[in-house]
Amino acid sequence: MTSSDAVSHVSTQPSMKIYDWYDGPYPARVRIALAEKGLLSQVEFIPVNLWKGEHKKADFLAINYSGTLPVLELSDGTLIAECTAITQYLDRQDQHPLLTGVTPLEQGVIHMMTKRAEIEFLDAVSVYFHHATAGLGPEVELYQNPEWGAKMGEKALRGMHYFDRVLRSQPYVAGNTFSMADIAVTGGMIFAALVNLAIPEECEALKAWYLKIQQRPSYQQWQAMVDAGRPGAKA
Ligand code: GTS
Repeated sequence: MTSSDAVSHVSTQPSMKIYDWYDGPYPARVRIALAEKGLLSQVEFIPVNLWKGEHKKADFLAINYSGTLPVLELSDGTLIAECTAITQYLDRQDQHPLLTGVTPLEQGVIHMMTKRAEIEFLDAVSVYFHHATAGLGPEVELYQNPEWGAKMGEKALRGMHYFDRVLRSQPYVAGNTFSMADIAVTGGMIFAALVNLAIPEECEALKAWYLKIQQRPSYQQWQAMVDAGRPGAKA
């Protein structure tokens, strides 16, 4: 992530608010889900500056006890944190569950693969970032364990190999259809690129899948929002 005070407002009449940071990998998951579902125009994005540690201050901890982004706020004030929970809410709310599955089998497999994407890849990259690199800087990173961070970097690479194997025999992470699980792995790829954890050369299927994902309009809309949010970018 890069530091910026820029705000990315997307719509004229938003009915939901999302607290996030414009180029954060976890926020990317919800922004991509919104784009897939054509809901971006219904959201006002409220920037919470990670680099200034705003997510660890009392005001934000009252919004999300975990002190993480993103958080969805509904018009009645209900707050939903956690990317999977937000995606599930959005997917069920518009009666068009594209991302979380329809049948019990689809829902189970998508949930499993999303969780696996988090545990084996995305969350591991995040720990690598916070512990094995300067992370968000000394003001925010009050405890760092570089050895643990390095271990998690190795875990993330193993995770890439795992998803490469999965994608050798099926087009998407949870089977034949694009889902929330693909978005979770995409979050991992975005984070890995930010912290220079390169995709291993031999992970051909993972690389081919990611090229395909990057061509989706949802990814391109996310990328455009990131570019617009960068310091110096025109609003
Ligand atoms: N399990 C949470 C979810 O799925 O929403 C994790 C959220 C998370 O870690 N978000 C990051 C965060 O708040 C945002 S970003 O790093 O992707 O931009 N990190 C700040 C911190 O201090 O951990």
